Amino acid sequence: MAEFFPEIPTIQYEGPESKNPLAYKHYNPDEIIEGQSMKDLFRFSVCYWHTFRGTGSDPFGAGTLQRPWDDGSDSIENALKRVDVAFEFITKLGVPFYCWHDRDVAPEGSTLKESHANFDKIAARLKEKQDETGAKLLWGTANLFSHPRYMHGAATSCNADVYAYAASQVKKAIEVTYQLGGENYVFWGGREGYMNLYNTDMNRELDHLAKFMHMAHDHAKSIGFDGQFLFEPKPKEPTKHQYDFDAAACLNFIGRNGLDGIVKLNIETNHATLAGHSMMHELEYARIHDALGSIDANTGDMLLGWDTDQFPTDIYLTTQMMLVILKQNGLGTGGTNFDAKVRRESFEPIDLFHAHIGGMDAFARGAKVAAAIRKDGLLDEFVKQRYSSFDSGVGAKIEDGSATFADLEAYMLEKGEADANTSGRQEYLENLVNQYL
Ligand code: 3MF
Ligand code: MG
Ligand code: MG
Repeated sequence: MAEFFPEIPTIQYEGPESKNPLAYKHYNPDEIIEGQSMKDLFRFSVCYWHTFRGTGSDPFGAGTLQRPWDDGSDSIENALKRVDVAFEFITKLGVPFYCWHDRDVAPEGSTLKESHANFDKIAARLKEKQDETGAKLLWGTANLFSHPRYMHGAATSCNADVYAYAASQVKKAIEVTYQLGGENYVFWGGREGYMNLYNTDMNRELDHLAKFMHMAHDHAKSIGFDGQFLFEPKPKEPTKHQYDFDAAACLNFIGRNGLDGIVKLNIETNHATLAGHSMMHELEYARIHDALGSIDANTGDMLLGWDTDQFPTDIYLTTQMMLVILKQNGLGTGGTNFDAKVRRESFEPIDLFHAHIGGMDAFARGAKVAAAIRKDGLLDEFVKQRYSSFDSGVGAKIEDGSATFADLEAYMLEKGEADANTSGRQEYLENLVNQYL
């Protein structure tokens, strides 16, 4: 089999002292963190769209990325070759999973029927390569945002035919995800929202979206697919306002439309920050609602106001993320998908390896730091102490639901004034975290 990355060896763990740029310094797949191997804790995934379909083009300039294997056509032959390239890349990185949009892997045809046929041809090759290499599908999804037909939305389009087309595309993508053993299915609603409210019936659009999700779930059940459905929150871009604005908006929609237990969340760092949150906030908010299903691991640029989809290299970020993820012992059927792209100027194929190696090592370091913090327990002990007034007396009555306003007023009239507050010690806690980095 032709090699597409002949100059790249299989990337191995060489330890923190290694100076080899094509080696892991911290990601040691067999190293145990809180009882599970790094491989099982992270369940790293390569995304097809940025990694094998990215061209480096941006709104102001043409593509720059050197991809010698890609003839730039939409032919099936080119798509089949990309599959071989993808699995060589995934195998050399030693990453267990990958993710795709339907239209990343197979070209859209002139009719829906032709698109389905193209998808089937490529899916057969993906299955072959999965069986040959052992790499698995973390999740599939449908691209309901690129084609002009989706300009007014897909499941929230004002055009019923477009809604029906989107349903057909998601039906097929769920079927192929199931066929390939995918463990989850993602819905990112890049066009599900509005550009302005003068032309929008928000109530009907949200109602249509809820019906779409129930139809999707019903179909998944009917074919035997029990993969986890995941909403991927994002506040904006390309749509001015995206209905899946953030974790809270998603969970509100899920709860109000009978989707509890059916849909969890795929949280992306750059989407969290675009929504005005930290990633730690979105992860914790999802976790406390038992809705943290998977993550799109990337980072934005705090000085830029759009989704830059950069690879995560900030150890503070990965430590904060792992402090939350370790609280729920990992991501279950989900994983750590690098929804991230090399910069337009990092145009050589080898840059794809540097980017993923850096992201994987950053998560490994963050997990080791977070595990050390959790092991010493000083952070947890501080928080426990801070809320200790709710462990007994009036606080316990508030938490067990037996207190009433009248009780609380009688208690405070008797007592006269609240007990003094204790310091929040933010600076001490930030210093504490720094001791572990
Ligand atoms: C957009 C995204 C999307 C989603 C993808 C899967 C193109 O900002 O993050 O990537 O991750 O559609 O849901
Ligand atoms: Mg994403
Ligand atoms: Mg994104």
